[in-house]
Amino acid sequence: MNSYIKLTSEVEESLQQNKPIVALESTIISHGMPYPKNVETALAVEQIVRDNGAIPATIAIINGQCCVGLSKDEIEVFGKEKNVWKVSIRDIPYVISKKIFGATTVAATMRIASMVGIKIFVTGGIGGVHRGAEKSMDISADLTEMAQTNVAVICAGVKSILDIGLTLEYVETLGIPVVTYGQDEFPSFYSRQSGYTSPLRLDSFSEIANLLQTKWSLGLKGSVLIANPINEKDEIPFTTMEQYILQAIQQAEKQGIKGKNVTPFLLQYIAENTQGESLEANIALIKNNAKVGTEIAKVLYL
Ligand code: PSU
Ligand code: MN
Repeated sequence: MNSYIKLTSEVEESLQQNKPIVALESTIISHGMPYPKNVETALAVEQIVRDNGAIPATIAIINGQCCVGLSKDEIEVFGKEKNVWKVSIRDIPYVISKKIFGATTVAATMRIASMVGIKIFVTGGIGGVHRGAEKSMDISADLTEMAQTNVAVICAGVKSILDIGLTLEYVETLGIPVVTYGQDEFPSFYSRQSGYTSPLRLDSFSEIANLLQTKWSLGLKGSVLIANPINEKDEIPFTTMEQYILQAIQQAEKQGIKGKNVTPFLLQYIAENTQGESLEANIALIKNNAKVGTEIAKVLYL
Protein backbone atom coordinates (compact mmCIF):
# COMPACT_ATOMS: atom_id res chain seq x y z
CA MET A 1 0.00 0.00 0.00
CA ASN A 2 2.81 2.38 0.91
CA SER A 3 4.03 3.13 -2.61
CA TYR A 4 0.52 4.42 -3.39
CA ILE A 5 0.65 6.97 -0.59
CA LYS A 6 2.75 10.09 -0.43
CA LEU A 7 2.92 12.31 2.62
CA THR A 8 4.53 15.73 2.77
CA SER A 9 7.35 15.77 5.31
CA GLU A 10 5.28 18.12 7.45
CA VAL A 11 2.35 15.69 7.57
CA GLU A 12 4.66 12.75 8.22
CA GLU A 13 6.34 14.51 11.14
CA SER A 14 3.03 15.64 12.60
CA LEU A 15 1.70 12.08 12.47
CA GLN A 16 4.82 10.75 14.18
CA GLN A 17 4.60 13.40 16.88
CA ASN A 18 0.85 12.91 17.28
CA LYS A 19 0.15 16.56 16.49
CA PRO A 20 -3.36 17.57 15.38
CA ILE A 21 -3.93 17.30 11.63
CA VAL A 22 -7.01 18.34 9.68
CA ALA A 23 -7.73 16.63 6.36
CA LEU A 24 -9.30 18.68 3.55
CA GLU A 25 -10.86 17.46 0.29
CA SER A 26 -9.96 18.45 -3.28
CA THR A 27 -13.26 17.91 -5.15
CA ILE A 28 -14.53 21.09 -3.55
CA ILE A 29 -11.62 22.83 -5.32
CA SER A 30 -11.98 21.18 -8.75
CA HIS A 31 -15.75 20.65 -8.96
CA GLY A 32 -17.29 22.66 -6.13
CA MET A 33 -16.29 26.26 -6.81
CA PRO A 34 -15.16 28.37 -9.79
CA TYR A 35 -11.56 29.50 -10.38
CA PRO A 36 -9.90 31.54 -8.88
CA LYS A 37 -12.09 31.64 -5.75
CA ASN A 38 -11.61 27.90 -5.34
CA VAL A 39 -7.83 28.24 -5.06
CA GLU A 40 -8.01 31.33 -2.84
CA THR A 41 -10.44 29.53 -0.55
CA ALA A 42 -8.41 26.31 -0.39
CA LEU A 43 -5.29 28.27 0.57
CA ALA A 44 -7.18 30.46 3.05
CA VAL A 45 -8.71 27.40 4.71
CA GLU A 46 -5.27 25.80 5.08
CA GLN A 47 -4.03 29.04 6.66
CA ILE A 48 -6.94 29.10 9.13
CA VAL A 49 -6.09 25.56 10.23
CA ARG A 50 -2.46 26.63 10.75
CA ASP A 51 -3.31 29.87 12.53
CA ASN A 52 -5.51 27.96 14.96
CA GLY A 53 -2.85 25.40 15.77
CA ALA A 54 -3.16 22.31 13.56
CA ILE A 55 -1.56 21.07 10.34
CA PRO A 56 -3.74 21.09 7.20
CA ALA A 57 -3.55 18.14 4.81
CA THR A 58 -5.38 18.66 1.53
CA ILE A 59 -5.75 15.26 -0.14
CA ALA A 60 -5.75 14.42 -3.87
CA ILE A 61 -4.45 11.79 -6.30
CA ILE A 62 -1.46 12.80 -8.42
CA ASN A 63 0.61 10.63 -10.74
CA GLY A 64 -0.54 7.33 -9.26
CA GLN A 65 -0.27 8.33 -5.61
CA CYS A 66 -2.67 9.43 -2.91
CA CYS A 67 -1.08 12.69 -1.80
CA VAL A 68 -1.68 13.77 1.77
CA GLY A 69 -0.67 17.40 1.89
CA LEU A 70 -0.47 19.46 -1.31
CA SER A 71 1.81 22.32 -2.33
CA LYS A 72 0.44 25.72 -3.38
CA ASP A 73 1.22 24.87 -7.00
CA GLU A 74 -0.61 21.57 -6.77
CA ILE A 75 -3.69 23.27 -5.32
CA GLU A 76 -3.50 25.76 -8.20
CA VAL A 77 -3.50 22.89 -10.71
CA PHE A 78 -6.61 21.35 -9.13
CA GLY A 79 -8.31 24.72 -9.25
CA LYS A 80 -7.48 25.43 -12.89
CA GLU A 81 -7.18 22.14 -14.75
CA LYS A 82 -10.39 21.12 -16.52
CA ASN A 83 -9.72 17.39 -16.83
CA VAL A 84 -9.47 16.46 -13.19
CA TRP A 85 -11.32 13.23 -12.36
CA LYS A 86 -13.85 13.44 -9.54
CA VAL A 87 -12.77 10.54 -7.34
CA SER A 88 -15.18 8.80 -5.03
CA ILE A 89 -14.32 5.39 -3.52
CA ARG A 90 -15.03 3.43 -6.69
CA ASP A 91 -12.70 5.64 -8.76
CA ILE A 92 -9.58 5.28 -6.60
CA PRO A 93 -8.04 2.24 -8.36
CA TYR A 94 -8.82 3.59 -11.84
CA VAL A 95 -7.30 7.01 -11.25
CA ILE A 96 -4.23 5.59 -9.53
CA SER A 97 -3.56 2.97 -12.20
CA LYS A 98 -4.09 5.49 -15.02
CA LYS A 99 -1.89 8.06 -13.24
CA ILE A 100 -4.35 10.88 -13.93
CA PHE A 101 -5.24 13.84 -11.73
CA GLY A 102 -7.92 12.91 -9.23
CA ALA A 103 -9.78 15.23 -6.89
CA THR A 104 -11.09 13.33 -3.90
CA THR A 105 -14.67 13.65 -2.62
CA VAL A 106 -15.65 13.44 1.03
CA ALA A 107 -15.72 9.63 0.77
CA ALA A 108 -12.33 9.21 -0.90
CA THR A 109 -10.68 11.88 1.25
CA MET A 110 -11.89 10.21 4.43
CA ARG A 111 -10.64 6.82 3.29
CA ILE A 112 -7.17 8.12 2.44
CA ALA A 113 -7.04 10.15 5.66
CA SER A 114 -7.87 7.04 7.65
CA MET A 115 -5.19 5.01 5.83
CA VAL A 116 -2.57 7.33 7.30
CA GLY A 117 -4.23 7.83 10.69
CA ILE A 118 -5.83 11.29 10.39
CA LYS A 119 -9.04 11.50 12.42
CA ILE A 120 -10.54 14.89 11.58
CA PHE A 121 -11.80 16.03 8.19
CA VAL A 122 -13.30 19.42 7.39
CA THR A 123 -15.41 20.33 4.39
CA GLY A 124 -18.35 22.51 3.33
CA GLY A 125 -21.14 20.06 2.64
CA ILE A 126 -21.34 16.30 2.25
CA GLY A 127 -23.12 14.28 -0.39
CA GLY A 128 -26.31 12.50 0.67
CA VAL A 129 -29.64 11.17 -0.47
CA HIS A 130 -30.80 13.14 -3.50
CA ARG A 131 -34.35 14.30 -4.00
CA GLY A 132 -36.15 11.63 -5.98
CA ALA A 133 -33.73 8.94 -4.76
CA GLU A 134 -36.66 6.56 -4.38
CA LYS A 135 -36.54 6.40 -8.19
CA SER A 136 -32.97 7.33 -9.11
CA MET A 137 -31.22 5.46 -6.24
CA ASP A 138 -28.87 8.45 -6.15
CA ILE A 139 -27.32 8.20 -2.71
CA SER A 140 -23.79 9.50 -2.27
CA ALA A 141 -21.01 7.08 -1.38
CA ASP A 142 -20.07 9.72 1.21
CA LEU A 143 -22.73 8.17 3.44
CA THR A 144 -21.67 4.53 3.09
CA GLU A 145 -18.10 5.64 3.67
CA MET A 146 -19.12 7.40 6.85
CA ALA A 147 -20.61 4.13 8.06
CA GLN A 148 -17.25 2.39 8.02
CA THR A 149 -14.35 4.82 8.26
CA ASN A 150 -13.18 6.26 11.56
CA VAL A 151 -12.77 9.88 10.54
CA ALA A 152 -15.03 12.62 11.89
CA VAL A 153 -16.59 14.98 9.33
CA ILE A 154 -17.16 18.64 10.13
CA CYS A 155 -19.52 20.32 7.65
CA ALA A 156 -22.26 22.96 7.56
CA GLY A 157 -25.05 20.42 7.32
CA VAL A 158 -26.66 19.18 4.15
CA LYS A 159 -27.54 21.32 1.14
CA SER A 160 -31.15 21.17 0.14
CA ILE A 161 -30.10 20.01 -3.33
CA LEU A 162 -30.43 16.80 -1.31
CA ASP A 163 -33.46 15.45 0.52
CA ILE A 164 -32.43 16.47 4.01
CA GLY A 165 -35.05 14.30 5.72
CA LEU A 166 -34.12 11.17 3.78
CA THR A 167 -30.44 11.86 4.33
CA LEU A 168 -30.96 12.02 8.10
CA GLU A 169 -32.98 8.78 7.97
CA TYR A 170 -30.32 7.01 5.96
CA VAL A 171 -27.54 8.22 8.21
CA GLU A 172 -29.48 6.79 11.15
CA THR A 173 -29.78 3.44 9.34
CA LEU A 174 -26.02 3.45 8.85
CA GLY A 175 -25.40 4.06 12.55
CA ILE A 176 -23.73 7.44 12.13
CA PRO A 177 -24.18 9.87 15.03
CA VAL A 178 -25.23 13.35 13.90
CA VAL A 179 -24.25 16.22 16.18
CA THR A 180 -25.06 19.86 15.62
CA TYR A 181 -22.72 22.27 17.32
CA GLY A 182 -24.49 24.89 19.41
CA GLN A 183 -28.12 24.66 18.28
CA ASP A 184 -31.09 22.26 18.22
CA GLU A 185 -31.85 22.49 14.52
CA PHE A 186 -29.83 20.65 11.89
CA PRO A 187 -28.47 23.31 9.49
CA SER A 188 -28.87 23.27 5.70
CA PHE A 189 -25.51 24.62 4.54
CA TYR A 190 -26.48 28.15 3.40
CA SER A 191 -28.91 28.52 6.26
CA ARG A 192 -28.91 27.74 9.97
CA GLN A 193 -32.38 26.31 9.51
CA SER A 194 -33.56 23.18 7.73
CA GLY A 195 -36.85 22.35 9.37
CA TYR A 196 -35.28 19.23 10.94
CA THR A 197 -34.24 18.85 14.55
CA SER A 198 -30.70 17.58 14.89
CA PRO A 199 -30.55 14.08 16.37
CA LEU A 200 -27.91 15.36 18.84
CA ARG A 201 -26.64 18.71 20.02
CA LEU A 202 -23.35 19.48 21.77
CA ASP A 203 -22.16 22.92 22.83
CA SER A 204 -18.42 22.50 23.35
CA PHE A 205 -15.42 21.17 21.46
CA SER A 206 -14.41 18.99 24.40
CA GLU A 207 -17.80 17.26 24.48
CA ILE A 208 -17.57 16.60 20.75
CA ALA A 209 -14.02 15.25 21.04
CA ASN A 210 -15.16 13.12 23.97
CA LEU A 211 -17.98 11.65 21.87
CA LEU A 212 -15.49 10.75 19.11
CA GLN A 213 -13.07 9.21 21.57
CA THR A 214 -15.87 7.24 23.19
CA LYS A 215 -17.24 5.91 19.92
CA TRP A 216 -13.87 4.71 18.68
CA SER A 217 -12.75 3.39 22.07
CA LEU A 218 -15.84 1.19 22.09
CA GLY A 219 -14.75 -0.25 18.76
CA LEU A 220 -17.75 1.27 17.00
CA LYS A 221 -16.49 1.92 13.52
CA GLY A 222 -17.42 4.82 11.33
CA SER A 223 -17.70 8.56 11.35
CA VAL A 224 -19.54 11.17 13.34
CA LEU A 225 -21.28 13.85 11.32
CA ILE A 226 -20.65 17.19 13.01
CA ALA A 227 -22.79 19.98 11.64
CA ASN A 228 -21.54 23.48 12.28
CA PRO A 229 -24.19 26.08 11.36
CA ILE A 230 -23.12 28.97 9.12
CA ASN A 231 -22.72 32.28 10.99
CA GLU A 232 -25.87 34.43 10.99
CA LYS A 233 -24.16 37.29 9.14
CA ASP A 234 -23.28 35.00 6.23
CA GLU A 235 -26.47 33.00 5.85
CA ILE A 236 -28.96 33.04 3.00
CA PRO A 237 -32.58 32.36 4.02
CA PHE A 238 -33.71 28.78 3.41
CA THR A 239 -36.66 29.92 1.27
CA THR A 240 -34.44 32.11 -0.95
CA MET A 241 -32.07 29.22 -1.67
CA GLU A 242 -34.96 26.84 -2.21
CA GLN A 243 -36.05 28.73 -5.35
CA TYR A 244 -32.60 28.47 -6.91
CA ILE A 245 -32.26 24.85 -5.93
CA LEU A 246 -35.59 23.91 -7.51
CA GLN A 247 -34.52 25.69 -10.71
CA ALA A 248 -31.18 23.89 -10.66
CA ILE A 249 -32.80 20.47 -10.22
CA GLN A 250 -35.24 21.24 -13.04
CA GLN A 251 -32.36 22.21 -15.35
CA ALA A 252 -30.41 19.06 -14.45
CA GLU A 253 -33.43 16.94 -15.35
CA LYS A 254 -34.00 18.84 -18.59
CA GLN A 255 -30.36 18.44 -19.63
CA GLY A 256 -30.30 14.77 -18.66
CA ILE A 257 -27.51 15.17 -16.10
CA LYS A 258 -26.88 11.82 -14.41
CA GLY A 259 -24.69 9.99 -11.93
CA LYS A 260 -21.54 11.65 -10.64
CA ASN A 261 -22.22 14.79 -12.70
CA VAL A 262 -25.40 15.67 -10.78
CA THR A 263 -23.81 17.26 -7.71
CA PRO A 264 -21.20 19.36 -9.60
CA PHE A 265 -23.90 20.51 -12.05
CA LEU A 266 -26.22 21.66 -9.26
CA LEU A 267 -23.40 23.41 -7.39
CA GLN A 268 -22.29 25.26 -10.51
CA TYR A 269 -25.81 26.20 -11.52
CA ILE A 270 -26.54 27.63 -8.08
CA ALA A 271 -23.24 29.56 -7.94
CA GLU A 272 -23.88 31.07 -11.39
CA ASN A 273 -27.52 31.97 -10.75
CA THR A 274 -27.22 33.69 -7.40
CA GLN A 275 -24.82 36.41 -8.60
CA GLY A 276 -22.13 34.85 -6.49
CA GLU A 277 -24.02 35.37 -3.22
CA SER A 278 -24.14 31.66 -2.59
CA LEU A 279 -20.44 31.36 -3.34
CA GLU A 280 -19.61 33.95 -0.68
CA ALA A 281 -21.74 32.06 1.84
CA ASN A 282 -20.04 28.83 0.80
CA ILE A 283 -16.59 30.36 1.36
CA ALA A 284 -17.57 31.84 4.72
CA LEU A 285 -18.98 28.59 6.04
CA ILE A 286 -16.03 26.45 5.08
CA LYS A 287 -13.69 28.90 6.79
CA ASN A 288 -15.90 28.68 9.86
CA ASN A 289 -15.80 24.88 9.67
CA ALA A 290 -12.02 24.95 9.46
CA LYS A 291 -11.89 26.85 12.78
CA VAL A 292 -14.25 24.48 14.52
CA GLY A 293 -12.60 21.36 13.08
CA THR A 294 -9.19 22.58 14.21
CA GLU A 295 -10.47 23.21 17.74
CA ILE A 296 -11.95 19.70 17.90
CA ALA A 297 -8.71 18.22 16.54
CA LYS A 298 -6.70 20.03 19.20
CA VAL A 299 -8.80 18.56 22.04
CA LEU A 300 -8.83 15.11 20.45
CA TYR A 301 -5.04 14.99 20.18
CA LEU A 302 -4.37 16.26 23.73
N1 PSU B 1 -21.64 19.33 -1.63
C1 PSU B 1 -21.21 20.58 -1.57
N2 PSU B 1 -20.01 20.91 -2.09
C2 PSU B 1 -19.20 19.97 -2.68
C3 PSU B 1 -19.66 18.62 -2.71
C4 PSU B 1 -20.87 18.35 -2.18
O1 PSU B 1 -21.91 21.43 -1.05
O2 PSU B 1 -18.11 20.30 -3.15
C5 PSU B 1 -18.77 17.57 -3.31
C6 PSU B 1 -17.99 16.85 -2.20
O3 PSU B 1 -16.72 16.50 -2.70
C7 PSU B 1 -18.82 15.59 -1.97
C8 PSU B 1 -19.27 15.30 -3.37
O4 PSU B 1 -18.11 14.53 -1.41
O5 PSU B 1 -19.57 16.57 -3.94
C9 PSU B 1 -20.47 14.38 -3.42
O6 PSU B 1 -20.69 13.99 -4.72
P1 PSU B 1 -21.76 12.85 -5.01
O7 PSU B 1 -23.09 13.45 -4.66
O8 PSU B 1 -21.62 12.58 -6.49
O9 PSU B 1 -21.38 11.67 -4.17
MN1 MN C 1 -24.64 10.43 -6.81
